[in-house]
Amino acid sequence: MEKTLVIVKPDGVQRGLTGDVLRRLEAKGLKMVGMKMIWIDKELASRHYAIHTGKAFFAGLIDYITSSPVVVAVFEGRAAVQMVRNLAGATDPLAAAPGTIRGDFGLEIGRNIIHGSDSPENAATEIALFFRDEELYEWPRDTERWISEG
Ligand code: D4T
Repeated sequence: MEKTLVIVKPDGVQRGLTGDVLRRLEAKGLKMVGMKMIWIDKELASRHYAIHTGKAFFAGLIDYITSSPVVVAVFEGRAAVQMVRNLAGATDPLAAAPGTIRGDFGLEIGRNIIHGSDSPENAATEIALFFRDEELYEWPRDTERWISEG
């Protein structure tokens, strides 16, 4: 089953939106298989955002993501990567549709509340960056047959 990494970013935690964000992903039917609060340090931030090294917004992005605690979670389900990205909305809240997390809660691209992995391959790398194997649970969900056809 596909997994994806979710980060409720510092603005999401500071604004008390952690529950709203996780609730939307849970209500969709995605299964949470790991979750914790951490304070990302510069080294972890630079590894997570390595692809953006050298870009004009990189320094600001690292300052922002390390500025306050975040909540990281792993969600599992059918096409979990794309499902989370659909719920998160476009990177820039200006372009994010109403009804999405960024469309409903954000104004600025540099304060866009949630991170979701952008491919299953990157999800695997990111999950390994933030979670040890024993922090992820394979748990049977009693409502599974009402959510998944398989
Ligand atoms: P993340 O990775 O945070 O979920 O966002 P996206 O996958 O939607 O978008 P991204 O990788 O292109 O950007 C990563 C992160 O950088 C911020 N950002 C991005 C920014 O502050 N200014 C910019 O011009 C861009 C492109 C927002 C998200």
